[in-house]
Amino acid sequence: MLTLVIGNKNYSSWSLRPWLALQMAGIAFEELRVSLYAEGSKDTILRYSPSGKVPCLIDHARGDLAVWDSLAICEYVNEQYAQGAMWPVEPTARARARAYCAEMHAGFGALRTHLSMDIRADLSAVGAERQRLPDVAADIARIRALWDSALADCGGPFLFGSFSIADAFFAPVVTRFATYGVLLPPALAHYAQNVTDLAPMQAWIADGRRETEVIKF
Ligand SMILES: N[C@@H](CCC(=O)N[C@@H](CS)C(=O)NCC(=O)O)C(=O)O
Repeated sequence: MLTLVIGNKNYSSWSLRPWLALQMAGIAFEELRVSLYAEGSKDTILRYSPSGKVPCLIDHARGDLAVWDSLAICEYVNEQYAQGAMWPVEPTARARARAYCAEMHAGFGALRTHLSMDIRADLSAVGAERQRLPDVAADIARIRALWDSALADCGGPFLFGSFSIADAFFAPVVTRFATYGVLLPPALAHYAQNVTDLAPMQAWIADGRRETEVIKF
């Protein structure tokens, strides 16, 4: 039995990644949602997650082993519960998919700062201005190049053909582009739609829209 500790679905981009990856792999888990940056929320998170951050996976079958960090969770679950099926089968594609995730995990600071995830909002007016900031424009251009190259190589419908951890890592970017009105060429818009249309993604978006907490970043 697994428990995934997550933050607000409207805001927590890091939580969305493993949540979607687990859902798409058909792995059963319980979800424990903590409202972030609220009174007592840090103490609650620290009961599960030694880093004080979400997401954190608890594996009850392994003595309540805590695996924190979105990438570590995806790797652990892929190895222990999905027989490796959450990465592309072909070694070259698998190496590239890992590089995509690592780049997403460690980079794109301007995108995180200026286009933070806010699923239920329509921030296209402010988004039009922020997209012109040089660092944000560079991050968007890099993401477009990454998507373009992967999709051109495999033909879609996801970055490396079938859905993989790489798509889970870019799912929060898909919602950010919608929130901030980032326009995409047809092939990339089609990819973004494929991610948005996934049943678990629709469920996450619907839950995010129902949340009422407001976090000011
Ligand atoms: N590198 C970590 C980042 C986790 C992270 O920054 N989580 C944020 C939420 S999206 C958090 O827990 N913030 C709450 C806090 O710091 O109190 C990961 O990939 O899981």
